[in-house]
Amino acid sequence: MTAKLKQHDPEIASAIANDLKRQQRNLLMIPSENYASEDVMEATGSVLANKYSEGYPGKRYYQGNEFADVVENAAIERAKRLFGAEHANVQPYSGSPANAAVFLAFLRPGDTFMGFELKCGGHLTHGSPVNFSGLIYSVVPYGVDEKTERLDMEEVRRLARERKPKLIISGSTAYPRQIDFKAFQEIAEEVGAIHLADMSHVSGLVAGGAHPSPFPFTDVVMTTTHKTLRGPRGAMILCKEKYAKQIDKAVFPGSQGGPHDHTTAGIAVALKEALEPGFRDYAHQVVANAKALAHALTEHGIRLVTGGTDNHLILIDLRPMGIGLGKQAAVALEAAGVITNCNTVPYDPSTPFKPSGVRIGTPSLTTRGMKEPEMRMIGEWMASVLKGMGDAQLQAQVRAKVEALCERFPIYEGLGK
Ligand code: DSN
Repeated sequence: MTAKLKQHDPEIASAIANDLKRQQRNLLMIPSENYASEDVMEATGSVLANKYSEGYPGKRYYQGNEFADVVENAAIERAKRLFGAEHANVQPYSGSPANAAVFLAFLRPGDTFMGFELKCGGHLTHGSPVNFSGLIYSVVPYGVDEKTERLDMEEVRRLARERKPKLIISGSTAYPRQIDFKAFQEIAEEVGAIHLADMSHVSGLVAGGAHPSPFPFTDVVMTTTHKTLRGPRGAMILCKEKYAKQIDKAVFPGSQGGPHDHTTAGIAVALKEALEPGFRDYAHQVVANAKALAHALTEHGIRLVTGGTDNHLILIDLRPMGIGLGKQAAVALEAAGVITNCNTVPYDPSTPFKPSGVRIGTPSLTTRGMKEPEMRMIGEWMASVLKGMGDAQLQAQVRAKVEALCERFPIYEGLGK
């Protein structure tokens, strides 16, 4: 942060400085968050924020887009190379607008689509009744098997054959297991539907070879850019060439105006980082860390949905301790320096406002350089806080250990000086 902001707007400068300290001194364990590199943040905070670039490279409505074109073309080429995609649109403002654009491209109001139920791990835009997806379109939700807590692809196939959706969405926000993108594509092809893979949570793992890829077979793939992919807040739609025009038209002018060129620059930088060999190590370490953390939590008596994880995410089931304890648990963990979010568990007997689970993940801890030994410690600390939820003294003791650990794995050392 510059001295100028501190001088000209101390209120905002101090909130930013305080959040920097919060990010440095706590264990950030919300699985959809990460630490973007300082290069990514520099590009995102650049003068490109001042530009309007409606249209696409080489076909803009306003003048002065010579350098915006360089940035957007680089982001497109890097995205295609990283994932082996035929076409990339890097303009969506974030995941929800990107999914809205895909709906616009392929559906008309009232058309039927299938999506993963929110309460079983899907996203709001996969058909929640309070979201545009559930309000404008006719949704056929699929969930997880109550016993195994895993997706049942035979059930997805049965529903698809019976309801003949025009679009099937795969992907999740709170599912700790791999998604079988290939099986979803096969089902979509069988019933004549478009398959949209929302790989937002796992795109960094896909890029690093730590999760099966939805490419090259999937019709359309959407990803946010700020989760495991470690870029700025934004999104991309990648698709087969035959859908390129439809997708581009649905993003601009269909659902958006000018792209955020500063974000596109940050995305381009993040994609370059993800193309470097070290990113593969990062992605595999994220999964190894999640597995080690899941093991430690289980060993200390904490129940996990599906019994563990094979991606970056773990869903803690607090029902054995009491129904609806998620928020209370997340608050207790925050007091101990561990930042998580409360979440429903599949077939939660409580409400989304008072859910019975806590969702955690390892992308940010792994960016700090933490490995399995640290995960074992963190698992033990978290289990003790969860078992003694109202114990403020215990929370303070764990917080001291968390702060000492954070000091051993510094982040953003050059910032805020
Ligand atoms: N809010 C995101 C998450 O936390 O998973 C999804 O958009």
